[in-house]
Amino acid sequence: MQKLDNMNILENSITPFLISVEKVAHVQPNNTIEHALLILIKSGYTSIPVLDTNFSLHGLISKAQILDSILGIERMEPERLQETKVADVMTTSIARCKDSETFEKVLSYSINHPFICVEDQSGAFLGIITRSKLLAYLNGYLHETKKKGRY
Ligand code: 4BW
Repeated sequence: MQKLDNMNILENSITPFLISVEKVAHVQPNNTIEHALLILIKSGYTSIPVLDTNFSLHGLISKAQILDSILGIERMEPERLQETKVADVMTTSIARCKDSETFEKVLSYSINHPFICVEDQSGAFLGIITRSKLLAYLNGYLHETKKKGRY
């Protein structure tokens, strides 16, 4: 984690906050939504990235989207779980940024998004930055600043 006495906090690099790709639960566009639901339930997360075999980011998929997609007119239609692909259900509206982005930018994204996907300059997915990591850092920073009597 970065030094708390850096006053120019908003200009800080985001890389120390990155949860790297190998630790990020994800699925592939051609997986069934049944597989995605299993991953979501097992991991405990509400929404996770959709990556292809080259680790390019295609979208996000959530439990709510999957449940909505199997909702029939009068009943749930679980048979659709095996028939439907992740690509048909995922959202392509993604909070994403490059790894060169600043703390200020990802903090503002995190107001509306629980996590932000981070890519390198060539577009390869590097991982995610979660709202909780940003808030934990900000909380520590504000407490340190208070202790030093800076506000
Ligand atoms: O399994 C969990 N472990 C821990 N330590 N905390 C969890 C776990 N599941 C949920 N939480 C907590 C975190 O504080 O609940 C918050 C909301 O989870 P979410 O959104 O609705 O599943 C978590 O807040 P967060 O750490 O700021 O994470 C924000 C969102 O980022 C999560 C999830 O959609 C995504 N995410 C976080 N870590 C991930 C991940 N997605 C895939 N892989 C990961 N490793």
